[in-house]
Amino acid sequence: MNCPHTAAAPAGRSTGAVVIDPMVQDLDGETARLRDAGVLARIDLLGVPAWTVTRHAEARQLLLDQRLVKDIGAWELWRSGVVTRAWPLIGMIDAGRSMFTVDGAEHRRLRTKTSQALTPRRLEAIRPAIEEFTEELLDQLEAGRDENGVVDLKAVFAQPLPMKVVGMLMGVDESQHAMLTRQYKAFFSMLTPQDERLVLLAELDVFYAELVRERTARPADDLTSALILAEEGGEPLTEEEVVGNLKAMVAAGHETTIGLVLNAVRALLSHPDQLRMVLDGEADWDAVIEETLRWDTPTTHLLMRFATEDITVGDEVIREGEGVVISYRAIGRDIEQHGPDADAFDITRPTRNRHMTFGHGPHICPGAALSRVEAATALPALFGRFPGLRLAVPDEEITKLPVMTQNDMAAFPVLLD
Ligand code: STR
Repeated sequence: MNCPHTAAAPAGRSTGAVVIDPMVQDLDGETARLRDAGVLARIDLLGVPAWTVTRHAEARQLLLDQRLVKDIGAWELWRSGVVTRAWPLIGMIDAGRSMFTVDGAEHRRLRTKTSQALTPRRLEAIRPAIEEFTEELLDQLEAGRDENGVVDLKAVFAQPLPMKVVGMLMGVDESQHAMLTRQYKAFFSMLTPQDERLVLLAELDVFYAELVRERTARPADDLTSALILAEEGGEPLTEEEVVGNLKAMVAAGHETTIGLVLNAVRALLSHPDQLRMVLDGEADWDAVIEETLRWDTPTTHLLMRFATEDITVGDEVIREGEGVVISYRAIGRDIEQHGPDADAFDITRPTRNRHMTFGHGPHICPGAALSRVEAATALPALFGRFPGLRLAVPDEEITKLPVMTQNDMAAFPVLLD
């Protein structure tokens, strides 16, 4: 296979690697192929070889293994110049210094303030604002119907809600939300030429650096200001570190929760018996949220960690310098963890809370509780206001965006009654 995005064909690429298709529509098929390829599978990411872990137990073990690090400098293909900034997925890894890219004591220093701001108890203070945003967007849904009564639940509801929430939290003004939504859409889309992606990442860096300088001059009541003022581990965060954390929060905070909300709605609409149970009070929304997280993970593949030593997993060896992806979607469908019917959506499943969709270990998603509050607000409010909500097109016609790492729908047209 040719290798258009890298300086040279990576040496020693194994045959039989599962090629991850940037245009994939059939995610169930991809997930099944990965599972069949093994506990640890070789994958091909746009010509770049990596490992992926496809099972719950082994992923858990690797996520606790300190020999795997996030520093791109530990990646042999990067050090040797085979992978460059011309590779379309580089922005998922080489994202600047932040809690997302650093390990160990420095990672704790970068992360503590953010995780403290996002505990379930601290989040109670912002719940009323999330409820207000939700009501506002439900009004806009009603008002946004076309002459056939159709409205896009993604564009009008699922996408703006997390952006409003993370914007409020970090202190990003409403006037910038549309710009950020547009930029991240282009960032994640594999149809965006790489030179354009690099330009938009540079533009985002300028935007975030400007915000950090504003808050440094005039601190406000937001997490960006708290990060600037924090002195975790004795050392205040540098401007680069605050910018890194801020952009990680905005990117992660808005993109993933869109998926959680839409995937839950889609699962319920295609399993009307289970929707009935929830609406009749026989099952709760938390069960819906956890089972959705397990069954249809917003993040299909998380890039990437690098081995600083050889690491044995079963009968495979990850060599020093090789990259490891965590395939959360396959992990959620692991029959060892969830039973032989792991492919079925079942909100009464006993293991529904025992998923690993937010990761595990030191890097476990610091926004997990926030996304749960958002979904636990949005879903009951949506079905409370529109109990007859249904898809305006057959489920098969819902298309996925060309995004390699997310289950991200292009649009989700619905009828409200
Ligand atoms: C996007 C580019 C950027 O500026 C900063 C980050 C760091 C956090 C990353 C984010 C990235 C991409 C989406 C991620 C997020 C953390 C969780 C989220 C990977 C690289 C997902 O799970 C999709």
